Amino acid sequence: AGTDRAAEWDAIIIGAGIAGMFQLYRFRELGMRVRVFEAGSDVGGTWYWNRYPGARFDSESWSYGYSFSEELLQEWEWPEHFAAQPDTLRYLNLVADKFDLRRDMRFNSRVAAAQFDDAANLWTVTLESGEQASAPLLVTALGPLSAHTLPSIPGRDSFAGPAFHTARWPREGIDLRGKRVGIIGTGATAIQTIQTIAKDVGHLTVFQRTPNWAAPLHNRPITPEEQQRIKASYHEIFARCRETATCFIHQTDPRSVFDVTPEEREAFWEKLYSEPGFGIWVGNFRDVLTDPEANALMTEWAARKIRERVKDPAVAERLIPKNHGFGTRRLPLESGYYEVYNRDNVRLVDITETPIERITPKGILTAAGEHAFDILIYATGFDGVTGPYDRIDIRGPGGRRLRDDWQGTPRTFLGVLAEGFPNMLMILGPHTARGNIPRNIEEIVDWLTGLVRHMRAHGLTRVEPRAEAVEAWTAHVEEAAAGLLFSQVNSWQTGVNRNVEGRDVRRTLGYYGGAVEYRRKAEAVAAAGYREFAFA
Ligand code: NA7
Repeated sequence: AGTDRAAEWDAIIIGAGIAGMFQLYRFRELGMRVRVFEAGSDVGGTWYWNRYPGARFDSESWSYGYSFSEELLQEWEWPEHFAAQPDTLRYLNLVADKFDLRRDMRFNSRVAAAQFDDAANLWTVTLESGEQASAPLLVTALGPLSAHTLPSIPGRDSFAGPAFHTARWPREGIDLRGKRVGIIGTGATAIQTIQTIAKDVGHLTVFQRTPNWAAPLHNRPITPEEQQRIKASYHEIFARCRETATCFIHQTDPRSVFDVTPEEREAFWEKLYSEPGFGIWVGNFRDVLTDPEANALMTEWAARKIRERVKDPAVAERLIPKNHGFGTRRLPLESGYYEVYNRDNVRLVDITETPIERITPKGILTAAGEHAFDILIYATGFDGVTGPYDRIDIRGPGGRRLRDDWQGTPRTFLGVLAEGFPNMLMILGPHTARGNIPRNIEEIVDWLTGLVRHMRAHGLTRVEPRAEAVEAWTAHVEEAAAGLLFSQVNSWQTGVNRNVEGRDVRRTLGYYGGAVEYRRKAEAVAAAGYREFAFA
């Protein structure tokens, strides 16, 4: 990369995860010269970084992979219905090899800043190393969950033993056998970690601030016969994903909880609880996630399940969320999570009862005394969706900073472009539909590629959404989120992370009108000639 401001590339993509890889592939088809910068030492994004024990899909594997290449679909074989991280990373490596993606990628290259030069119509990207590169188009394929956050607890750096965030699990692994391990957090990541390591460690102490609802994953290997059937039916699988609000295979049940008898609804919930995947979350009665009374019934039923599975009634009560209803946060799926608390070597510490005072060289000091550990694990989550954008100094014309613009709430059009930031194309930025992520990614990449194709065909070099379009989309996004119980609960999805300064206020970070509606609106914009944008 040089420092002169001539366009060295047609586009720069930040991130070599699922989104960046596919955008590179599509841009190449247009004959574009592309440079991808990736902070990690190889491809994979989320699946590169999250190597903690037990990391795996909650999406059906066969609904998760790329759909763009029939050859790839027929070549690859998912070993399990819900693949483990090493298999997913192996899959993404196959994709990188097969399409020779790495030749346009630079690894170990974390982007620190991106600045738009108005006169030259160029984005200049500055790496942490100081190196720079320029292109008229900038694609942010940053991932919604790439800005991991450590807990803001006094003394955090004083612990004498190994301590790490789950998204920074040591590459070479770490031997937990016989060790005294402490883990902070009880989100989806913690649940996968805890249920996996409990049998290996000497002793495990789980520090829980907020319990989460969780339901069984029911993972199992894919048999050879199933493999054949899956390969023969990809067309139908992806078609089904296009019909649902979340792009998962699970479709919301059109019935209300109150349309059926108590016996019928419990039988339905038993069935969902015994089936694999997210059905119990996004394939439930239509009012479970919107009507407080419907939700309360589901919540009561789910609490009973926890009481049945955890032997010590006091521990069971601590594991039952009291301040949010079933499914109003991202539902972790589990495999024997609750039974972990029936083990002698596992202890649950509720830090709302005995708060953590500080981290010490030996371990964790709570109001009830000190817990000594050999290893500390922070399963403390991410500064979701906007966090990765906040961590790059992104400046539009006139030095306008994206971080300042989005301090309150992000403002975008379709979640793909922001006003005041021309030629910055976002994949899974705030305010796009999200669910089964690769499905959302493929659609957005294809839509953005269509926009770029349109620009190239008409000799246009600059695109920015019109202020009215941004205003209307932002209002629509807020409207779509307003009726959901989910919007009234703190989580990364509502933009709350108490470890990040200023992120204690709920924001709407996704488009919750559903993927079908999102697609309809995005396709209509393209079909009508992109009138919501100003071009030059
Ligand atoms: P989550 O779901 O954000 O979970 C983070 C957990 O860490 C959660 O239980 C937090 O409690 C807890 N936490 C965070 N900071 C602290 C401090 N300072 N003290 C105690 N406990 C803390 O992240 P995950 O990585 O589990 O999952 C992220 C997504 O990845 C998930 O939704 C899936 O899509 C995959 P809190 O609830 O804030 O009280």
